[in-house]
Amino acid sequence: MNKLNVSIIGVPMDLGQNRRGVDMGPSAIRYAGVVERLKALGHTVKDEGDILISQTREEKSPNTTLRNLEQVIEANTALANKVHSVVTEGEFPLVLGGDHSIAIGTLAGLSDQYENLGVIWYDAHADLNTAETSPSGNIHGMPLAVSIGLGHDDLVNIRDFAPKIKPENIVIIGARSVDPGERELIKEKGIKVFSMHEIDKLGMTEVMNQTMAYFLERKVDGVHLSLDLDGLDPLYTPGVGTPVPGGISYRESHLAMEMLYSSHLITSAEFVEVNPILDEKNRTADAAVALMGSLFGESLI
Ligand code: HAR
Ligand code: MN
Ligand code: MN
Ligand code: MN
Repeated sequence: MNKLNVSIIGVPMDLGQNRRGVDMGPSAIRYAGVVERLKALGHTVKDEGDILISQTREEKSPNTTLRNLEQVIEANTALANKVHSVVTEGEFPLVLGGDHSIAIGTLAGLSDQYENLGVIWYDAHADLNTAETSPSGNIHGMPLAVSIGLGHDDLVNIRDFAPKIKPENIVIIGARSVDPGERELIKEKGIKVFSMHEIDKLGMTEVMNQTMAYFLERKVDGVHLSLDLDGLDPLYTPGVGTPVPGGISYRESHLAMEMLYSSHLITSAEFVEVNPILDEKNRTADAAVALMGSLFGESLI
């Protein structure tokens, strides 16, 4: 088993959506024992602390429908720079959210280190909205679109290059709440999606096998796992801002993480949308840490 130097980066961000509490996600995940869990597997773990997030929030940003645009740009720029310095030192970035808008910064910090980065988007949502298609103005519904170069210029151009990833290097797993504009983009850009329908029909083993075969075919030189806890069924992860019934089960999710571990494909990860205020006894953060255990090499026997 290969041992990693894991660098944990907390992002106490709640400005990409309008429910309070998701800024406490990194604390809840730390409290659930992430550092100890990964150390017990033999990895070297360094907690880099939190990215500084603006405490100013606004209902409407000036000249845009995007909520808290300036603050989201600022936070993601800082996160991108941090992730960049962690990867250039050969460490494995493990980013703790925070709402999913932080994937903009994570991918911005990662992507110039890779020629052909793959991304797994484990989520009930596609997060492919732009200002034009968004039903909410919430930037946490936009990070994948931004990362393929679509959206507000200042978001798209963080670290002064765009796009960050290729649409054909994305695999979405668990989708069941996709907006009309997102569906169009999925078709137009040829983004690979295993919706709940495919997971039901094929089973998680086949979904993961096809995902890994797809990345090998695409000759990726790294794969980032962006795991939104609302990808799981709210039965298992109730502490999320936008729960959608009919999701991925607890064991299916562990199986997916275990298979990713065995594949040795994953080079960075983020776990997002943990909201302790909406949670029951920290179950969602506990689930996040348990899934990290599987992703980093825990085995059942
Ligand atoms: N698609 C909706 C929007 O853009 C809802 C996004 C839900 N948020 C997330 N992202 N948790 O995965 O507003
Ligand atoms: Mn999401
Ligand atoms: Mn590149
Ligand atoms: Mn989601």
